[in-house]
Amino acid sequence: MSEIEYQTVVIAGDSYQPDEIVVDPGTEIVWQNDDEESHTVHSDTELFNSGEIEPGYTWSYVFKEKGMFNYHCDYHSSMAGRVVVE
Ligand SMILES: [Cu+2]
Repeated sequence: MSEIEYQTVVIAGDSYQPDEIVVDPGTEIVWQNDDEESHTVHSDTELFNSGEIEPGYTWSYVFKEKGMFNYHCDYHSSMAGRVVVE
């Protein structure tokens, strides 16, 4: 039996915190929007796309495969993050 591991990335101040996170395969990452405006978590390769995450809401994705996954916010061009699965 294996448990799903969770990691949280907080969205605040127009940034992903942390902006790079290293996890084991099978980890579920929860993005928590603590900001006062909406954001998205959109894979640069279209692997995943949260759509709009409103303030106070979360969105999550399970990373099953190893690799480096860059993502960005569709609303703020300065916002970028990366998930490294190894
Ligand atoms: Cu944003």
